[in-house]
Amino acid sequence: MQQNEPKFRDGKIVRSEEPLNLEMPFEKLDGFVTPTDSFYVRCHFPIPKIDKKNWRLRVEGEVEKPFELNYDELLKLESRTIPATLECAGNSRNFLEPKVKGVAWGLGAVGNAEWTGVPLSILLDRAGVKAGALEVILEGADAGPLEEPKQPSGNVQFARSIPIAKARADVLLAYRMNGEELPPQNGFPVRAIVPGWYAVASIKWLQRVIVTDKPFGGYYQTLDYAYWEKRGDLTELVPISEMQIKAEIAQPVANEILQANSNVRVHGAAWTSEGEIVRVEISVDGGGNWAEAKLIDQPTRNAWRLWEYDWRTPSKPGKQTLVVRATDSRGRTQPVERDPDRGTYMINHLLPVEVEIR
Ligand SMILES: Nc1nc2c(c(=O)[nH]1)N[C@H]1C(S)=C(S)[C@@H](COP(=O)(O)O)O[C@H]1N2
Ligand SMILES: [Mo]
Repeated sequence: MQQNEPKFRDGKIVRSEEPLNLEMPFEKLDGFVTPTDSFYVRCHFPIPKIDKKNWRLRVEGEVEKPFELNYDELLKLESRTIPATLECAGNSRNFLEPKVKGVAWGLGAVGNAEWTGVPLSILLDRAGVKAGALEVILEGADAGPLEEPKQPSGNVQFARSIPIAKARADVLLAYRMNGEELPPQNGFPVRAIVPGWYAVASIKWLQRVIVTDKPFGGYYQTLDYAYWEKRGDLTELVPISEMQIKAEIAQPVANEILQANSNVRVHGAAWTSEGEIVRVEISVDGGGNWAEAKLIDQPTRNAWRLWEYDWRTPSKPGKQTLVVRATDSRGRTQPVERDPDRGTYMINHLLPVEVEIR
């Protein structure tokens, strides 16, 4: 855990100032939509200052007609509004043992917002994607030097690729978040939203869309934001993509003191990718016995689902360990143990929350 009391900014936990990394205290979860003020912030470089009058988006690469478009032109195109959950691939890193490098996120590097923007497919159709196109690279306006070993010389632009099929399916170029202009820290004026994928793919401060016929080997999907996968007796690095199914408890919080023989509302959120949350179970005895939590509202693809459980606390004082686990419509559930091949990312194994009954 933290050695010093965490600093707060606008109600969020400051994980680092430069680059700016802010976490939502997850116990503040209060509804399907995360208010923009509470939404976590993950930056790798200083936030670029962009004047929307000068902003341009270029669509280029393996296309018939590369083009450039400005903010007003983008806003005139057909738009869509979708809820989508963004989770940082390093969310919950602070629970890993032994401690690892990287931003020490607790439970709150995740949020769910309503995003309004233009389907990327509209721009790809306008450009005319050539046969043989494999991926679409999304590039942000932010760049900087890298400090890790094997760093290239000079500055690296924050960029990520997605398969052409995903780019066409449901990727949005969003200019509004919860009905208002995107704030600078969340990608003003335009960011990508890649539904169901870890948020590293949802490039902020978007400036270029590059169609390519070769796999992109950029820093943020090879040396970073990748994990080890075993292919038979081979081991290879694979870029992080789809979010793994996960449930988190918002309340009670770890080490909370609860009254014996009282009614406590245990609640939180659960999410998955390309499927629906169909079951959330709670254990109050560290994983021995499980009971079903109540799912709130209707499922929405690639957005989290809230759940709650009315717990009658025991009459005996002492420690109780709460554990939650989710299952989705594709039968996937959370692993009990941490898979070390995931490095410092994709943290969805069961996370116990200890409380004290008095
Ligand atoms: N251009 C750019 N896009 C980016 C990043 C970044 O540093 N630069 N960070 C990524 C990561 S790792 C995450 S988790 C999300 C965070 O989005 P948010 O700050 O709106 O919560 O943005 C992604 N998009
Ligand atoms: Mo992230």
